[in-house]
Amino acid sequence: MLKSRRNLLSAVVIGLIASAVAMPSFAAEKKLTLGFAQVGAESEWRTANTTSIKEAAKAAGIELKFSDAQQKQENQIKAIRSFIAQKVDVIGFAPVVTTGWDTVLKEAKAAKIPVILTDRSIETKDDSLYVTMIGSDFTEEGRKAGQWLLDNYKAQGDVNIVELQGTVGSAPAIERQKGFMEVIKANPKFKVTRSQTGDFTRAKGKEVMEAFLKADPNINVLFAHNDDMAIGAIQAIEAAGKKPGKDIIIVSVDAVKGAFEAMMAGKLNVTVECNPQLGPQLMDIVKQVKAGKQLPKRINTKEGIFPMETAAKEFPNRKY
Ligand code: GZL
Repeated sequence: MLKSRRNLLSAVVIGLIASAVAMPSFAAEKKLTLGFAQVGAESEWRTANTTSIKEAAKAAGIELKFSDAQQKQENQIKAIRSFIAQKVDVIGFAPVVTTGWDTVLKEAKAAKIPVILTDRSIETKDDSLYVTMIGSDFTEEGRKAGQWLLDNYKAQGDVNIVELQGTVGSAPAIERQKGFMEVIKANPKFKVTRSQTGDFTRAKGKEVMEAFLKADPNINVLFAHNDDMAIGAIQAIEAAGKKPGKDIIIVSVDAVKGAFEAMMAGKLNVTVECNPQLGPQLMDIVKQVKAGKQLPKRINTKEGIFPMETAAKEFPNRKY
């Protein structure tokens, strides 16, 4: 009796083990794939933005296919077409300029691949071509720069301002200029006398500032659309025998580490924050899009402003 019970029990145990082993193993959930077409590597801001996206994709378990367009729209378009051919789950990109995207985004729509804009916006009549845009309010950044100048520059006579614009046709260049001009027009003494693109790079910012200084010995203020151009301009101002931050007041945007170092050296007066750390938000949105969640067309990032006096205290907190 006892023997037959033991045989029965061992038969049951073996049966259970066999069925467990034979259980169909559910395939591990398929990894989401994000194709991301980055603008380039033109500035400290962009480098920090790329780092944030790559680190966040890894942390989120999202497979990232990444391309660097060297600031050329045709390269971004090529990358987006390649992502479509590879049938990625979602396409993300930071449009180098605002126009010329409808054709390739219609191809993504036809392939049923959702598109997320990050950092910069586009001009299109068909906003079904993208799900949402995550980024800063560049017009507000321009307003903050203009307001700081009106509040802090004690004008005796006319204030002669020169402007280093970002990439021609890019949303940050268009909108920062718009916001800045909107605010300074409140005081007619503040005049932008020269304005030219430095393409968001240090090298070009230095080159254009050299030309401004040659043409006009009486510059009072520089408004630079990003810190990299401001840092290049600082080199030109010093080479011309002038003191940046004193002889020429410098107002900039991004709040990258290089700007804090220049402010601590007394060579830059203020930088308006533009947060590049969009990676975690982007990955969260990729998952929401694939889960079919409804999203607002525009998701703004929160930002501050850092004058020279706050630089030493804030610098240790900076992550980019
Ligand atoms: C702003 C971003 C701009 C930065 C520049 O969100 O698009 O491009 O201000 C960068 O530093 O090159």
